[in-house]
Amino acid sequence: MAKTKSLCKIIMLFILTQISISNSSSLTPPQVTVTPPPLPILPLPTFSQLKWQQREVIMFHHFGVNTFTDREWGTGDENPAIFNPTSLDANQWVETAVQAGISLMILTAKHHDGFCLWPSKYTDHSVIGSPWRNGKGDVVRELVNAAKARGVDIGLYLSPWDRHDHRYGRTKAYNEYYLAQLQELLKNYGSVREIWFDGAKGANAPNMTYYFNDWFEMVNELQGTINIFSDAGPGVRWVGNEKGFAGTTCWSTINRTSLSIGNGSLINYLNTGDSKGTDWLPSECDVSIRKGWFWHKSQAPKTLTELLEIYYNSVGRNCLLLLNVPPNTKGLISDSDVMRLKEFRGAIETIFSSNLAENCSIKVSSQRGGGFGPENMIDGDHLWTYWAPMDEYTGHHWIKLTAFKEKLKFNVVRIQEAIGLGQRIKRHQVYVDGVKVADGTTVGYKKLHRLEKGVVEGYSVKIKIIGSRASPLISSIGLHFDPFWHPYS
Ligand code: FUL
Repeated sequence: MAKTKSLCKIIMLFILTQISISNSSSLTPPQVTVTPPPLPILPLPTFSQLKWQQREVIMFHHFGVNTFTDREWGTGDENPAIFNPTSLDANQWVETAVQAGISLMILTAKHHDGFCLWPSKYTDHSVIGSPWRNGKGDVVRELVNAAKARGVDIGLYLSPWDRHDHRYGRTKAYNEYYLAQLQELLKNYGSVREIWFDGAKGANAPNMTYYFNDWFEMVNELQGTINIFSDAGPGVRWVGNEKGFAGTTCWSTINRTSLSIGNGSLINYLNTGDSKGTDWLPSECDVSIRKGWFWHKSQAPKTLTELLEIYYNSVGRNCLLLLNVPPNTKGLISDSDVMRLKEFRGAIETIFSSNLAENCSIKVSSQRGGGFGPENMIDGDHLWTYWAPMDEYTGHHWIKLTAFKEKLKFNVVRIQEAIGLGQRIKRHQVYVDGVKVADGTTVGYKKLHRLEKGVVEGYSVKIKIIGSRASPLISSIGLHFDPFWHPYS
């Protein structure tokens, strides 16, 4: 009897469960509670451009026969035997880069003198003719191996202008030669993240035409995550000067159809970009740590103050800083440069490792649904979490930071846009306790205001966005103290 009872119980339970399952499956689907991200505003960066942008500071290495002749531009007549670094150690270059927080190193595989730092099959004007490693050396290979061991990426510079090769000036023959070398470099050395096409071109062969389109297509065929640098991109554009300074207004957007390589009249356009540009083509600011690009005994590295000025005017203006650090005749980066780079990295860490915005409450003019609140601006993610205002909001957008306790004391304001959804802000201002301390135009990936007034103190900071191509999306903000900034000295 007891057995029959418990069997009945089991059957009842089964029926009830079935009823509840069928009931729940007839319910309407669960409510969607997460607001989707806003639509992007075109153009957008590619995957490789985004990766490039986040590197902030990268390194250039000019090295070759000029290192041994004390010249900046070789004539092309140099004897390869003069290239003889006494103790070349690419690990020391890479270690220097790592200590300086650098994740990409670009080497001049061939400069204008035509001397190749790798044993190219297509010329004898290379390391093959050098006593270094008995003619069996390969600087590109040594750097690639050293960098790989430390997780650093590689870029290569292959000068189009060649003052040595006899084919230069005969367009078809030289383009074949150049393309052959490009293939050697991009097929045999693993992943290459940036290729540098220098616009410099001497007057020795006025009719020489470079087949840029063939070169670019070949590059993209051989490397999947590479950025092509030139005056006109297509991956990264030149900033228009060799001082390391971007325009105070600097759009990553520009019209590529208005650009051409080696055209000096475009310098201002390259420097500022174009708010109406239909192409995403951010700027790279190339500058040398010393006066020259190549190492010269008589030259010393720039001061920390000069390097910081460059940093604020490049990284702080939505660009990448490509800092040249030339190896010397020993094949090493000089101690004075190593020291200066350490100081430079140390200074950047000192300035930006603490953020007073984290000691504040943050209010905003409006907020687009859940997931887009002001807390996203201090969460450490500089790209994919951001504050977004309501689409319908028509007034000026603002962010107000109020100190929890003590007065805020700072001299740098950092603002970053969520550029994965396009560059938007055209004009913005910063106020401390109601007094304007900074007035700016574009923001982009990173805008740094080093305050002209020096250190300011106050309880509230308001960032007003007074012009933008679409609702501004702010991924990060910072209030920092830069002990190296003395505007009145
Ligand atoms: C210029 C070249 O002429 C310089 O020698 C250097 O390589 C610099 C980065 O680009 O156009």
